[in-house]
Amino acid sequence: FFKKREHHFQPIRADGKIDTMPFLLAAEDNILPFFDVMGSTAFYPVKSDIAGNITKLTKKYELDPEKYSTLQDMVDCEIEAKTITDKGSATDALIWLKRALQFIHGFVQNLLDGVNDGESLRPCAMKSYDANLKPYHGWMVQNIFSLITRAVPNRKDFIEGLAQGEKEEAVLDDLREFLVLFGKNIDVIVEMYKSKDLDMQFKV
Ligand code: 0SG
Repeated sequence: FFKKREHHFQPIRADGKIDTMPFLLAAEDNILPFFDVMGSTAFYPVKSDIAGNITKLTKKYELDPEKYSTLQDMVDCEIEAKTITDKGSATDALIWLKRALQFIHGFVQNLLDGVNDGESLRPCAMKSYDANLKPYHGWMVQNIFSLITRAVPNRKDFIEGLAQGEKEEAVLDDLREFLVLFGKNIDVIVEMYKSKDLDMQFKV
């Protein structure tokens, strides 16, 4: 599945930064189709939330590709302009995108670690949800998520959706390989938000 994508998460630059456009293209090309493999319309709202983050960041980048060439530059410009807490800031869009990516990374890691309950992948989703999204959700969104996770496909269907004709072992290898650079990109963004003290704690 991931090997066949056109865009991939890139190694971190030598200066520790992440190039904006390759990152956004990789998110669009690897993460959004992932929700189609999940195989239920229940995931449309989350897919469109993530697509919205990507669109917002892309539009911001296009305003000045040179100035916003890395994710760090984009956030630093908003810190300087004191606009990080504005509605519609790139810093805010990237916070939510980061959390969504952390959720997906955790979900796949849990699958590889065998956190599933037999065929049910729901424990993989719930465990990652508790770690990565729940702290930022009020009770209403928490309840919506609990409902959404009931639509998580069973293990066999999920693997088959990703396989496109390949054997299970090849799919698991593909997932393992995907998690490496995907995880490194997430780690750098998480670290950036930590070091700049930007990880706002409010709930939606
Ligand atoms: C009366 C009937 C009511 C029915 C209501 C049904 C509505 C369904 C809603 C489904 C909810 C889907 C989950 C979405 C949750 C989002 O609220 C949060 C916060 O979203 C952010 O809010 C946006 O992402 C931001 O977008 S931005 O690009 O413009 O910056 C921004 O709008 C922000 C505003 O916040 S505010 O200023 O209002 O405080 N999003 C998430 O939690 C991310 C969800 C990622 C999901 C990962 C995959 C989950 C898959 C689960 C199953 C395995």
